[in-house]
Formats: sequence, C-alpha cells, structure tokens
Amino acid sequence: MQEFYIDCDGIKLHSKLDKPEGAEKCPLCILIHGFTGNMEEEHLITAQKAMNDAGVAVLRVELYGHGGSDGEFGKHTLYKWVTNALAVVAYAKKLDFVTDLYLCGHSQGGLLTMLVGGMCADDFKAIIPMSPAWMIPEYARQGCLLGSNYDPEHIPDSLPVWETAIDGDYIRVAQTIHVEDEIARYKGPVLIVHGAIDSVVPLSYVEKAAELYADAKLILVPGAEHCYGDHLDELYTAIHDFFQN
Ligand code: FER
Repeated sequence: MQEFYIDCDGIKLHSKLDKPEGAEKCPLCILIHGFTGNMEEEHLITAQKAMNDAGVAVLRVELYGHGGSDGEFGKHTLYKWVTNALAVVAYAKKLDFVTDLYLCGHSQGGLLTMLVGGMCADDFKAIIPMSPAWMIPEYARQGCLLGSNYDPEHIPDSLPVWETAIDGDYIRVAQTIHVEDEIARYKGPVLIVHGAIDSVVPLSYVEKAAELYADAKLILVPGAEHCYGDHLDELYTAIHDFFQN
C-alpha cells in the first residue's frame, strides 16, 4: 500500500493505492466513499479487496471535507467533489502501470460516479455505482435532505443532518444537478450493486438507473442495508465476479 496526497488546486486529497500482488501493468479502479464517510469503512475495504483479488489496483481517495483530506465537512458541495474527482482522474491517467481505468463509489460517491462517468465517458472501461444516492439533487429541490426539511426556495444558511450540519451551499449546488443528463452521456458498461433493504437510497432509484443506462447490470444483495452490514461477502462476490469476467 502506498499512502500520499493528490493535489486539487491546493486542496490535499488523502489517497491510498493498493496494487494486486506481483502485477506490473494492470487496470486501476478509483474508489470513493459516501457523505460523512472515509476510505477505511468496511464496505469500501471489501470492494478494494474484491478488486485487488481480481487483479485490479485500487486508488482510494477521500474527498473535500472528509477523512484525512483538506476542507471542512460543512463546506463540502457536489461541485467541490466533482472538481476533486476530475483531479483524481487526471492523476490516474498519468500512472504508467495502468492499462484500463474504472470508477466506483458508494452512496454520495456513487452519485459522483454517475456524474463523472458521464463527464469523462471516454476514460472509463466501466463504472460501478454502489448504493448510488442519485436522489440527492431531487430531494434538494423538494426541500428534504436526510430527514431535515427546509423551504427549497429560501435555502437556510445551515442544515442539521446526521448529527452534523451542512452549509446552504451544499443545497444550492445539489439543486442544480440533473443526473439523467450524465446517465445518458455514459454508454459503457455499468455495474450497480445495491442492498435490497437499503433505507437511505430507495430501491426505485437504482431500478430506474439500471433502466436508463445503455448497458447496466443491477445486483441486489438480499437482506442488505445501505452499508451492507452482515452481507459484505455478497458485496465482495458481486464486485469480484464483475472484474473477473
Ligand atoms: C440524503 C440522502 C443520502 C443526503 C445524503 C445522502 C445530504 C448520502 C448518503 C451517503 O453518502 O451515505 O438526503 O443528503
């Protein structure tokens, strides 16, 4: 494992690169956590191991306001995350050992995967949105994020969510994002993995995403919640098999 920082316009992004044993040249997958998450969460480590065991190097990166990266949590927005992700893609494209590039992210990182998949469609062999929270922009327009209600036409300075708070700018940015446009732009293979009893991201959204993508496969993990809990083995198998085939 190599640990380092990737620069994004002066913001340091904490990163870890894990390569499969003995590989000289191999594919690389960029792997991104969710809202309030970090790169050491069990479901992320499970995804990383599944990829490494299938011969794929993994670049885990913590984005603005999360983990060991720069930025305050409350000041993160999806635009900042998109800008960070573009810097990470540019970094990954310059690595000599990389044959093919993939992008994978969990929840808000899955939403990011869908956005950046559309923006950089030529760069990815496939994208893997895990439990993708692509309802966030719609919810932001409706005035309800993570159970906190507000007037969507008069955005508050700050909104309490999950024992923390986000600035109004998070909402302002989210309201402008239209994920369908980026779904339409990405024509390559998509693997969506989702917990069948996820209470954070409704099943209807992942079913709709699987329908809208030109070439998507949806794997539902029976009995699994948003972070897969006791079902990490099935998460491992879904990802491992996708890369093995
Ligand atoms: C929301 C639903 C889900 C939301 C964020 C998420 C900020 C993200 C969840 C995750 O990344 O795990 O309403 O609002």
